[in-house]
Amino acid sequence: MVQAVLFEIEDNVAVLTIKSPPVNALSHAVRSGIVDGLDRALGDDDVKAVVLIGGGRTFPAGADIREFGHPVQDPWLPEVCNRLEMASKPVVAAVHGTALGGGFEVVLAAHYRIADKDARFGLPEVTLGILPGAGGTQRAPRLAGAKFALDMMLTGRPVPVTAPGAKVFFDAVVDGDLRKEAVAFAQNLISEGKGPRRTRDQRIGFEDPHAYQNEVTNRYRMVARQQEYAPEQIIRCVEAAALLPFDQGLAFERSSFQDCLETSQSAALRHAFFAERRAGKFPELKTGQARELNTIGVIGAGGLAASVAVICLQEGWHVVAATTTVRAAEHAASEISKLLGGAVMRKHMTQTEADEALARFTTASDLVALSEADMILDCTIRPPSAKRDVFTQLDAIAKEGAVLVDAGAHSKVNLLAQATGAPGDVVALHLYAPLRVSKVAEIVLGGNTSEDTVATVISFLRKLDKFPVRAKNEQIGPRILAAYRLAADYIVEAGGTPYLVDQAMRGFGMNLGPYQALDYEGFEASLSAQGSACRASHQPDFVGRLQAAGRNGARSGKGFYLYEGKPASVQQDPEVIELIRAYREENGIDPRGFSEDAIRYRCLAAMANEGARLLREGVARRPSDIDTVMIHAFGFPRWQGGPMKAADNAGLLHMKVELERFAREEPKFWTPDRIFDHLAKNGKVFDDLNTQ
Ligand code: 3H9
Repeated sequence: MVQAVLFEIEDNVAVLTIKSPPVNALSHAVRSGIVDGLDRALGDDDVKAVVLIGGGRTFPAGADIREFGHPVQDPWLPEVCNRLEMASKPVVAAVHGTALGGGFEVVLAAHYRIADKDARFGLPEVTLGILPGAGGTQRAPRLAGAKFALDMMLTGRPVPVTAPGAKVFFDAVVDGDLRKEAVAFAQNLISEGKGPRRTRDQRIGFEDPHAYQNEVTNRYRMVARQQEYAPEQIIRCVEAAALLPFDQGLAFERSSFQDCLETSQSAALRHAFFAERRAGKFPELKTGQARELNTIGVIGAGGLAASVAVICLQEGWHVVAATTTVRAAEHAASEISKLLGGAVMRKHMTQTEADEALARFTTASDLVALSEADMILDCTIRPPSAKRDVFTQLDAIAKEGAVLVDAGAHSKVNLLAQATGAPGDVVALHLYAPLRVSKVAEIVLGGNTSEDTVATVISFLRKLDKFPVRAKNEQIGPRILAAYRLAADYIVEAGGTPYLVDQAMRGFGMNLGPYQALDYEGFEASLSAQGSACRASHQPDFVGRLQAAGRNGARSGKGFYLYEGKPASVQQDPEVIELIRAYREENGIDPRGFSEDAIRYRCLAAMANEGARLLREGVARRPSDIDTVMIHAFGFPRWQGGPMKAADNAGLLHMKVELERFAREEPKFWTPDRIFDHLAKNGKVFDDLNTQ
């Protein structure tokens, strides 16, 4: 069996190298290996100091998240940290890669710390709905003060070791062979007769708990995500670090950690973490080979085309932006240079990088200019027949092996593939706005899309730092969104108000309610997409009434809300309630009331039911892929795990029964997909379908 921790002795220094790829997570084997190595070093009179270092690409990136929810196997990480800290010989942690979570807690427990200049460290537990549970909440403030420690713990963001304020954690930041430097550092300690220096013995960086409470706690109570449990517990643990002796602080942290771990929020956030990584495991990657990408072609003169061109330029590719008229080409060029200028202003790139990007960029008023592109993204939205014509033209122009991508959405990828002589090279891509920020992209495969094409698009997205999600023939996100909105419309039609629906869904954790979102998108664009995406025999059309009354969304000054003044104040509008009331009256609808809980349940059930249909139709491969899309593309609360995870939590049998009840109102839309029945009868949940 391969040892998880290698023990070697180099001139009176024991070197413990953690070898547990890919990220050296602190699994049971690693924890045992550290403790065994430490005991061996402490029991050997020839060993005078210990170095702890990560093998491969990184120092441990945290506790092994896969072990959470299972019985703890000793030694538990807090104990490992305590053993390191209490060691009678000096322990040096040597950090490279990303020392995160429990990994950084091990670093904090070591007596001395050195780091490679490119290393980063952090306490990202909050992103998993937990808190640093191996002494991090007690040791980090002792070294860096409460503010810096809280910044790390509440944002979860990794910090470069060279960042301002980071040097309090490290005795040295080195450029070169880290192991050699660490051993030399340890030998220096030996020759200078320096012994252990324990973090527990340091005073916390603030003296007055009241000043701390006012200045720090309140500030973070403001910014901590209001509906999440862990941030508040982190604040309490740091308060404990200020007020209690170290061991009592540790005990307080231990029980708070356990509380957090047992919440459904933490289970959902851990689900979201693995869902994102699982989504990228496409079957096509087993044999598919990514083709080399040097030049990217972009078709279109609109906002999407310009944004795609800019992110590709920022990644270092050559970009040819092609349109079909000289005017459009000029417009595209000016939009792209404006966006690059904006990126410089916002410090996303330097002026030199922007100049270099422009030097890699050409525009053309003829698609022929795309003949050298390795991948061509058509970012235009046009009727299917016109799209097909474009792909037929591209087939004649593009070089052999070029990947042809419909990034303008709404077209069936198979129809486009049939319009070319190389259907294997054709694929669709759904990129979500805002392009620079959104982390997810759907790769929509046709029946003939080749494995190499898929591998090429995945490598393209990875370079853009996006999670690829696999969809077949159709996109996932727009279908779920349409179901959500239709459920909301049925509620409003039956008697709820758009304001109550928005409030209920914000209470569920959505950034915006569905009607606020509709206002910001503008009615015309959203409604054309929604109409084509959802199956139902009856679509409420009160939005049409609003449009007829001159309301078209936020940009027109009024939609469901009124947007008045500068900056616009957003207000509810009695005229909207009246328009909807009149609509109900004309349609003979007797209004009834909905509680916020009932609204949330219907909206969630509609999304999960549409998700079930997507799974059965083979559009989505796994429930967790749907969750990843909804979290990243539509602001579904991450701590609810996505609609499929949230449906599991709500109970599938109950949801099936409720869907059947709703189906009496609108059978085509609400009838539960048979997957509900199948799962409920077999005592299973959607999560059981999340195969690798
Ligand atoms: C913690 O430490 C609690 C303690 O305070 C208290 C305990 C008592 N565990 O992301 P990647 C897997 S909580 C298990 O694709 P990258 C990941 O699933 C933890 N597995 O690579 C993937 O597996 P697969 C606090 C883990 O280079 C593979 O490693 N730490 C863990 O893009 C590669 O991952 C964190 O929250 C883990 N901790 O990014 C850090 N981490 O190949 C979580 C990764 O089967 N990790 N895996 O799909 C990360 O942020 C990123 O993985 C990292 C590398 C930045 C390290």
